[in-house]
Formats: sequence, structure tokens, C-alpha cells
Amino acid sequence: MIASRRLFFALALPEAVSQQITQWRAEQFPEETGRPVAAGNLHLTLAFLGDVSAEKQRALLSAAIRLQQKSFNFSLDDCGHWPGSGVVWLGMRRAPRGLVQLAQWLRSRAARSGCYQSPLPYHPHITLFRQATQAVALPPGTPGWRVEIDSFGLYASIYQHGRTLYELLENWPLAPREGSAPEDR
Ligand code: 2AM
Repeated sequence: MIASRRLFFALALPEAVSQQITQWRAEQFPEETGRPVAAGNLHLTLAFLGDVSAEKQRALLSAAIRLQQKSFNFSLDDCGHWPGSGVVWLGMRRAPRGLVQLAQWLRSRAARSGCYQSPLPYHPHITLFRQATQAVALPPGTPGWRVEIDSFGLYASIYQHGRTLYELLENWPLAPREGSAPEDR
């Protein structure tokens, strides 16, 4: 039998930003909001793959290495609550083209490998709380953290001793942006 693992492509946040986000979260949201995601687990999912066999994982790895995509940046200037899934999230009002293209490419490659992809539009977000099923008073704004992204990774989600851990399996660099202008791409 081939072992399968629960996998997803995602962007990691710089550690300093993760720390600032968790500090802001503790100041802005009451404890009863939901189950906070640990600072080290904060990430932005590009494509969720579900349970993937070792064979399919190999195919996805070799496809991802061929991907040509430039680095990009974004501001985490939006925050919201999806009561249905119990998620309080941090996101962006305007997603850069580079992020949307990267996610679309990975999602369509995943679909071609037989990984189910939700028909809902892709909404890039970082989950701050889970199990937030009651009404949440959202803060009036966010500090708008600016994040530079120059790589993406394939992660395995591992549930162990009552905790979820994300293991980075592979990381791919994105190409440098032309020039140094801090514009979105
Ligand atoms: P979430 O943060 O919005 O829950 C690892 O579980 C990552 O994959 C999480 O970022 C999670 O998104 C996402 N994920 C889990 N199950 C998913 C599903 N069925 N469809 C899309 N994304 C999913």
C-alpha cells in the first residue's frame, strides 16, 4: 500500500511578521474568539491537495520545480470572519497578480493530478482563529504588514498529540523581481 499524506502548497511568513501578528491578535481579539493558530503555523495556502499518494507527490514536485514565477509582495490590510467554517482570517484588499497567478497555476496542476479543488473563488488568507463560530467583533483595521515573498513551499499537515504541525517538505525560490521598485506584480 502506498502511504499518503495530507499536503498543501503555501507561503510562509517571515518570523518577525508572525510574531507581530500574534501580538496584535492578542490585543485585538478576546480569548473566547476561537482557537488561535500558533505563530509558527501561520501561513497562506496557495493550493490544498488533500491526501496525496507518494506517486502523486513526486509528480507534483517535478511540476513545481519547472514553475517560473517572479517574487511579489503584498500588504496584510484586511481581516474577516467566515462563521460557516469558523475561521477568522487576515488577508489583503488587493491580491498582487503574482500571487493569484502562482495559486492558479498550482491549483490547476493539482486538479490535473486528481486533487479536488474547491469551485469557490480563491481568497488568499491567513487563518488567525479556528472554531470561531460565534459573532466576532473585528478590529477596525490592521497594521497592514508588508510582506515580501520570494519562495513557496510544499507542506505536510501532521496531527500529533492533539496538535497540528506543518512540515516543510520542499521549498522553491521565485525569480527576483526586475528593478527594486516596491510595486505589486
Ligand atoms: P484554512 O486555513 O482556511 O482552514 C492546511 O490545512 C491548510 O489547507 C489550511 O490553510 C487550510 O485552510 C487549507 N485547507 C484545509 N482543508 C481544505 C479544504 N478542504 N479546501 C481548501 N483548503 C483547505
